Amino acid sequence: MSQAETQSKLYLPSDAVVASAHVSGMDAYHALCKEAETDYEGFWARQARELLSWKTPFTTVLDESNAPFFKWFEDGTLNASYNCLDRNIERGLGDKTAIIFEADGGEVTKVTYSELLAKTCQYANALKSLGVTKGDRVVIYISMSIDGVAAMQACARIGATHSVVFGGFSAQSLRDRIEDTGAVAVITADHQVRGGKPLALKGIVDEALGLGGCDAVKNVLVVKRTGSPINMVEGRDLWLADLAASQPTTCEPEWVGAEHPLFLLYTSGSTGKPKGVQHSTGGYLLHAALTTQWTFDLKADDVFWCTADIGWVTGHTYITYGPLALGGTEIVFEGVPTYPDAGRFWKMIQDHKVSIFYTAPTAIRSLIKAAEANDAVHPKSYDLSSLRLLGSVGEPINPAAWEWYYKNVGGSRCPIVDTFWQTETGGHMITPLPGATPMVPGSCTLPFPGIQAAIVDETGKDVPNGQGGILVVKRPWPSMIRTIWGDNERFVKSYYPADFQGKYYLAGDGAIRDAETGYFTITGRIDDVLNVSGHRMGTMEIESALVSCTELVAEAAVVGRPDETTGEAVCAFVVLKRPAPTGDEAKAIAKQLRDHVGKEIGPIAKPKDIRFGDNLPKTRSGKIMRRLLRSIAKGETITQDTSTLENPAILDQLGQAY
Ligand code: 6R9
Repeated sequence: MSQAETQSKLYLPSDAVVASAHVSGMDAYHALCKEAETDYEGFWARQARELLSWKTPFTTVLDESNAPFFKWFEDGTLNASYNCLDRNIERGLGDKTAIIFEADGGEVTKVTYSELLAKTCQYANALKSLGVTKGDRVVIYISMSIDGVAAMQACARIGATHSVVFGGFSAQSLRDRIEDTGAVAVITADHQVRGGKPLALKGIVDEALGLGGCDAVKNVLVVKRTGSPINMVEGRDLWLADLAASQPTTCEPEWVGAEHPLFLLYTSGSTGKPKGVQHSTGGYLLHAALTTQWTFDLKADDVFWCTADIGWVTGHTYITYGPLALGGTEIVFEGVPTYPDAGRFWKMIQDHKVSIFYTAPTAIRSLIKAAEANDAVHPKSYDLSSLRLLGSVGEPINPAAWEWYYKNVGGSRCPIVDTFWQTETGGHMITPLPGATPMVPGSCTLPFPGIQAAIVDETGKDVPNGQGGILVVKRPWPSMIRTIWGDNERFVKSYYPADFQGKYYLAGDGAIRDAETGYFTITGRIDDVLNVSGHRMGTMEIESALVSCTELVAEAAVVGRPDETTGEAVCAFVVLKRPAPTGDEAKAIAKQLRDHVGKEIGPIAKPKDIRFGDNLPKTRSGKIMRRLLRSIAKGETITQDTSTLENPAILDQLGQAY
């Protein structure tokens, strides 16, 4: 289907949806965009005053004097946890359910706003009792739980900067992050439970700390999840519940400046080690709340469910901060979508009467497969009538998956918000607003009001609609990345490159706008970053992990290839320190290498395909021909000119994937 044909298929929100939405109709959307265009600072200041509670009101809005190190609302003070908890209670929501937690095995625990505040305060006091104070970093390595959310909120309460590390990362990755942040404490659990299986968390923390370089860590606080035996180091490790039990359930919030770093979150770039994306308190929280209100249209009686893990930015913004800042009720789910069967999501929507559901295309695609093979796990076998709005995030959603989601999950009545954004942007950047924007499957449609997204060429010149180019944001916005922790230079180089005279934020994605509607479609990363099941990974990180298997590997190159379920798949081309293996031997070595990558980075980075060659295809000047590798990975017949290849014979070897 051509883009024009796709775009002719507009899905309109129903009159009822439009009538009740926070942003009601396209005129309202355009009016907000206009307001932002006419008075940019005034627009954001109004939102910041209306949505957040400030201890000291700000008098300055945007400070561009040290661009690209922008500052927002700098002289205002506030506390993120006060905004998410106390003020809801002050507004009479103390007995309202804040979190409905469903464990892997199906047990349900609920906490009200008052209970969540009490827990948060006890955790905050526990941290304080260990000497953790404002500006300290705390690494949180925990699975989805009320404790995880409370631990993040507790850090925010005392002005400590949290850095959550996804529970699927290896000891090595965890160590790297602990070292880079200089964390003074780690909060973890004994185990996590996924798909019926307990997996170590504390054991991995022990291993990470044992690898060295984490000398700043004084304490490890452990949440009891399974109660199975773990090692506790005398004087360093403490059970969080024991320490918290004797603490008061109130804790005066630490009022911090709007620019105070709320959190660091590591993400992959095209070069080097993962970067610690630093977010602010005021600007970040504003966009978390505003997008939850406008994009998700969150209302008092909604049950909101974002299926992301708190180890990713989506879990930060749309579990820990956005919905709580608005006093919403949300689901926190520990398990996986396919356990005990692939109907789990649909059953949970039915059981908890979920009204807003936000998930990733990769989950949808795998559930489509399962549903088509088995009626019992098809959405039609569940009562999903509570749903009123659906969302998608993490990667482009292909039109076929969009249509299936719309029809089978949303009953053809729920708008789908296909939200484009990044760890660095803090919240939604390009997305439909459910009661306004006509939807087109596969397009994230139009910029959020106040976001100056544009498509330019290599020199920074605007490209006309209908022509692809580089996605940039022309003006700073409140929830943008402030810097890369400890590396201002890398921040400037990565996001404000000289190519655009340092003026535009470079997203790292390619995009195209439809000639008629001006709608954006994201065409994928333009750097060496892969997106596998919505998880970002640098090809260089995986290459380094492979070559760190020094007894076996001489050289490695990693590229992505399209995959029906995971969006993209990791393909590794490996030269061993011995002749290229074939058959069973190749299979065995491939397994060994996968396990090695799993240990170095985490299971999510394990290559799906491994191809062995006695060499890699290189130009005569010695450059690896990555474009050729991508073609081989896709299984395409090679049409590229290979005459400049140093060693054309290896193309045959690389034809076989293990
Ligand atoms: C929130 C999140 C960011 C990268 C981004 C882009 C891709 C995210 C998308 C999308 C197309 C969407 N991406 N949402 N592509 N349509 N709706 O995912 O953050 O993990 O930092 O990934 O994901 O390539 O640059 P993060």
